[in-house]
Amino acid sequence: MLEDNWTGTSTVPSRGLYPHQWSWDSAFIAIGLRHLSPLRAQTELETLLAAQWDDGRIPHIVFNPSVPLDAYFPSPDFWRSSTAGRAAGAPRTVQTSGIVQPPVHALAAWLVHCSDPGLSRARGFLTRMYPRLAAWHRYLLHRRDLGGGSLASVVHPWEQGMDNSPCWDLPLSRVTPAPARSFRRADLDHGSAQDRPTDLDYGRYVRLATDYRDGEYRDGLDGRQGGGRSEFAVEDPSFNALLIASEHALARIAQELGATGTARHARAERLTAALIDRLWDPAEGMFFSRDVRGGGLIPERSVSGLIPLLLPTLPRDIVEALVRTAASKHFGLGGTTRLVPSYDLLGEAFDPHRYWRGPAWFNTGWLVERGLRTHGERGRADALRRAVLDIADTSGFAEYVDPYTGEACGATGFGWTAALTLDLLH
Ligand code: 9WN
Repeated sequence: MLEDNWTGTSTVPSRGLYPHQWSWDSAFIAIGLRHLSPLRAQTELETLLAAQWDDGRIPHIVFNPSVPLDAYFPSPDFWRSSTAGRAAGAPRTVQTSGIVQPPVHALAAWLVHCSDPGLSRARGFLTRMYPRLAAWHRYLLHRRDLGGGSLASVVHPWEQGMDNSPCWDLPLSRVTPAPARSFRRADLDHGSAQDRPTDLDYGRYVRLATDYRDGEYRDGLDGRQGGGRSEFAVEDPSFNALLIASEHALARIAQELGATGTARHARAERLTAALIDRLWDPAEGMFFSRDVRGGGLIPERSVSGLIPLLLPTLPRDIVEALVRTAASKHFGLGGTTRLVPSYDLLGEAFDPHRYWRGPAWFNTGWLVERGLRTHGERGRADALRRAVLDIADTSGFAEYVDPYTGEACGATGFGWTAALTLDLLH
């Protein structure tokens, strides 16, 4: 599958539905590819980072110029990166989107390096990646600290990666949707309408992206710098936990390159404290997203709120509470579900087939498995690993599955499903 999805310089998530390069997909794909070809894994990340903007952002899509414009929406003529993104330093030679995705990249670069340190050193892989990854983290921690509490905010549901999660229903309800006739969804040519976000969701996605583009992708705080005040701004646990895990990885990269890495580890610790301070709810035993514009935590249980389990220095009481919540009736780990659902089984909006409103995804399964193993929960981690391997196989390496039955939903032959399966086999 990874061979089939390889374009020569990167890997598409899916030939039909997603025919370009996606940011966090590429990071997960590189983590799997390193077992097949460390060189290809390095190339995957190098191609993505070559499209980085001067302000440090890594765009969520790098467009393949040989793919027809109508194959995916929104296409390059919507984002207009080389004109609307000029002030923010978008590249001139390649077309990209203007929003971002979760920062899994430094973690991926470190794991790719570890798979073949000799090749990595000979090619100067980390030497070339380090300044780009450092600029990426700087962008998120400075330009995107919209809540003023040291965490990064996302300004579009596509940035967090779990597009139609019920967590966004409240903040999105304040956004006036773009009229349905003003755009054409290409996703419905490939996926079932029942499994995908609704037209109303899409209207709001388009409105937010249009406004960001028309403000030239500025991230000014409260619009003081002219434009850039997104109606949607959310601090999300998974996005920030991945940033912290990547900051620890960046510290290891710095050490490999001869520095101490101490300052970066210390920064990761401060961010972990901020994550707990701003997003942890001790009464519910999980992390929640914070609605920066509306104020307050969003009371929806998402798998995103379990992913901080990944962090090695999370206090023991929080680890224990997260494990209990994962095994509770809300997520059914080791009980009613085969794989961790993306959303609360008991939540009003739960739907076992609709995208991020209930189905289980393999990247989140991989992250929870890694978190359980990090904290010595070996039995649960082994069981989850076996379930991921089994269901990836029986579902045809599906994009996502019904969390109870493992039935395939969305695309099959999906990039990160194949890559992360490979990683769990090693
Ligand atoms: C929008 C590529 C991406 C994933 C996201 C997933 C989906 C895109 C879409 O596909 O989002 O970015 O068109 O639905 O939600 O996590 O990176 O696989």
